[in-house]
Amino acid sequence: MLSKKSIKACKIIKKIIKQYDKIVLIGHTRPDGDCYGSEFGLYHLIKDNYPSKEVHISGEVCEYVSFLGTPEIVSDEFLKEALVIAVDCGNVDRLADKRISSALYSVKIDHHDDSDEYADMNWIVPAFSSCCEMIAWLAFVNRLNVDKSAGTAIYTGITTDTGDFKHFGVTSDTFLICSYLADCGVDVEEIASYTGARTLDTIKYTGYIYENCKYTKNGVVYIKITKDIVEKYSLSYEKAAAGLNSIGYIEGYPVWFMAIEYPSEIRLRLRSKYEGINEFARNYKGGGHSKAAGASLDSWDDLDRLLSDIDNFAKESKQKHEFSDLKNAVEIKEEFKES
Ligand SMILES: [Mn+2]
Repeated sequence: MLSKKSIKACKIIKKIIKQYDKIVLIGHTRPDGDCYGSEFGLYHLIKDNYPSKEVHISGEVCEYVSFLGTPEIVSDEFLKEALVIAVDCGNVDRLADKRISSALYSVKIDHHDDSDEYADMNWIVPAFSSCCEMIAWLAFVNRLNVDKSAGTAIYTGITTDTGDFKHFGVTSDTFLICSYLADCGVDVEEIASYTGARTLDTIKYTGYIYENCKYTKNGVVYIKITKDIVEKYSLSYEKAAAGLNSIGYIEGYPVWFMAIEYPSEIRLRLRSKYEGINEFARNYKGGGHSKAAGASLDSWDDLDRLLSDIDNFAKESKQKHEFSDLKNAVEIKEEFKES
């Protein structure tokens, strides 16, 4: 069940929300389903439970979950008189709107591992599957009414951030709160039809990834996506990045990553099956969750250095994993002896 600390945080956040008539919700740059779900989930929760409040979402557009809504541009005047709630964003640098410090008061709700306390009140719990799960508990603990719009946004965030309940961080609490959302009229099938929709171009792009991904000696599989590939398959950057999932969990390859060429840098999306990879990501101007992190390179010239580093990481990670398997086997044997 939810910790006492989290229950207390939920109650405090509700009190804070009640105190402000103007509220601005901010997520991170290059928003994903969880970021959007948290923003729009919170938006509908506040509008439904406190209709007199004026709420705006400031940030970038996320195409594949745009069925949830579109952020706006918020004026300086409004922001200065508002409460800002930042969601799903670990550091100020990553905030889609950096004006958080000019707000009257700020709250942060987040589940990233290397999360800074940049707001006046911070509710940060890395153990949560998604920021949307936190928003759902915020509603549940405070007995807020969850209408279909709020439930849809929140459920979308939980399913996209957990890869349909398959990733680290999914607990019995996650299923419990989703059962609650289902009772609020969430149409699971409709949401899946949006989040699972693929274009012919993305299918062809997946084919390109399978044909062109490379494998290192010690268990890393990776794909390099240059600007011309993004253009060739008419992809948005977020769709290009989603292609990483197709090279996940290949037997014998516990580490996988994608390097995508953005206009000003090469962005890396790193995944690891056994060992946390966020420490590693920090060496390349990155961070994130334990087993799903991001980083960046200044140019393709740095790729070779990264490859040799990450191959070493995979080697060590495999050895540690095999060692713990071996240790378990020995312990099980000992147990048999004793009984
Ligand atoms: Mn998230």
